[in-house]
Amino acid sequence: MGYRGISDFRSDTVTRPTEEMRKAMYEAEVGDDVMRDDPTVLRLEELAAELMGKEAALFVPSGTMGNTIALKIAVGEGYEVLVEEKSHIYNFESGNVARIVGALPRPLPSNRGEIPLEVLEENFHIGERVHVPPTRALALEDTHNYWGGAVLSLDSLEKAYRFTREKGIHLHLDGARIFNAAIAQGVEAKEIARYSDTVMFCISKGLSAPVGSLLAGPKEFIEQAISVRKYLGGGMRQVGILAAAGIVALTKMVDRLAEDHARAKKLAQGLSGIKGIEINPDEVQTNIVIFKLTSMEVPRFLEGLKKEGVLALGFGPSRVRMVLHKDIDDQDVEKALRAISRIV
Ligand code: TLP
Repeated sequence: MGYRGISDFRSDTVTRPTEEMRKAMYEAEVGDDVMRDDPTVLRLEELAAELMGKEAALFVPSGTMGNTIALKIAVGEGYEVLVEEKSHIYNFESGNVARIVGALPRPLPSNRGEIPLEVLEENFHIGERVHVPPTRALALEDTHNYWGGAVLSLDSLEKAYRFTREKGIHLHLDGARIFNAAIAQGVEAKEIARYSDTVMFCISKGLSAPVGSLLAGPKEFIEQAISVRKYLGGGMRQVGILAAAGIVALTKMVDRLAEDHARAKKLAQGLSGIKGIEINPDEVQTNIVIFKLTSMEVPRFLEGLKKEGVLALGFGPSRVRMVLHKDIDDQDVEKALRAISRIV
């Protein structure tokens, strides 16, 4: 039950490393990764590339850095990238596209993360460079954080990918939680990643490693990414210590994500029966549960919850997010539902 008595639903990033990870970290064989001779990092990168069905992969400190590097190379200064309007890249990465890539992110509406083809067509620009930055890439997010862990259908991904082939532009997938999407759809992650040129995924979320993400793509792209990572300050040295936990994450922690999805559903069903809360449990597909408070303010709700030993995250003026993960069990879910009923 929880960690030290606290049921922490704020994010799956809060997961503590497993015993097996700590042991692997202790025993990790290391080198200097900036000189590219840390054997454990190289092993993790090879595994990541294989799981994504890509030629190569690069270990980066965070998902944000992985996305930033990808767009720095694929888009670049003075160009445009099409993004979903509620995407993490557009909303929660401190303005990275503007500040670091030097590009214009064009936010587009979607159906829970899936951008209709006609919207993509309408917003694609080429030529007339004096006034309009030409479109160089499309970025999608799967699962979609803001849309409550929504899974993009393979059909919509394929359509978007085909669109980018026709236009000759790059498709980057923010697959921070791609393994949740894969488990929910009963496919391998590479069946999703195949509809992208580059894909970023995190090992520090539901997979429970302490730190890190991977950027996977064509070999030449990843070679450029090594240099961009370095100038962003992301060159790490004996980082095999962290990569060792990542290898455990990718080999041992993927299948158990199904448990988090089942608990998320249970939580959502419980919440839907509480007056003052608006949620459609049918929309909960993975490990993220987002609901609307209709009778009280978010800060007061979170404060009340905290007093009961339950942590959640405000996600906008009336929305609250609760994320299921390895360190949350059935008792935590029951405890949270009891606490929420009392508070609301
Ligand atoms: N998301 C975090 C917060 O930033 C909101 C969370 O708790 O969910 N893409 C997606 C879809 C993400 O959800 C996140 C992290 C990232 C990228 C960035 O990863 P990090 O935090 O490693 O930079």
